[in-house]
Amino acid sequence: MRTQFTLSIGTNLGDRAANLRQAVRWLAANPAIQVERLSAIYETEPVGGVVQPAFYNLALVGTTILGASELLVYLHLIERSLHRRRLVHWGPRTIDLDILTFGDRHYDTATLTIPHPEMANRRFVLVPLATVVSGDQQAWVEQLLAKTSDHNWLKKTIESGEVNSWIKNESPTR
Ligand code: PH2
Ligand code: MG
Ligand code: MG
Repeated sequence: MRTQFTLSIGTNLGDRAANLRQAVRWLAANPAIQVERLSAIYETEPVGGVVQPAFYNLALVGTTILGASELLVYLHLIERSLHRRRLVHWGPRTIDLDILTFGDRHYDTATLTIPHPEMANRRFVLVPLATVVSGDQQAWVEQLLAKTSDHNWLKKTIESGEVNSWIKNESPTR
């Protein structure tokens, strides 16, 4: 069974566009994962009180035959491959891949909280996400956006056409 999932990916160290591209390509390279849609890249104000460089963020829609915790293991592998070190909570990182939604399921375990508990407070998650989801999910994200108290700045920096070209003809055939 294939499950649709959404991710938020962020980076604020090194070549931010290259970090996002590498993470997306590693996702697409996994035969158990299909990358369906990528948002534009937004440059975003750091949220959470730590003084640090601005982020690049994007949202992704995919499908997978993996379970949520198996998907998380693969996301952590990508994070380690991009030399992510967990030093400061909510601090700077070369890459951060967060599962926002996984089907319509709810998880609340030590390692996995889905839907992502902070997404309602983060325009850098909601604004890109609203552009890649559809139907009931889009209505839900629009509602979160209308209600959020977050007013940190973000600006579209790389168009979605260019971002999606990173994975054209690269994902394994279905
Ligand atoms: N991630 C955080 C903390 N703060 N701010 C922005 N703008 N973008 C992020 O991806 C981000 C953040 C922790 O994961
Ligand atoms: Mg995060
Ligand atoms: Mg994370």
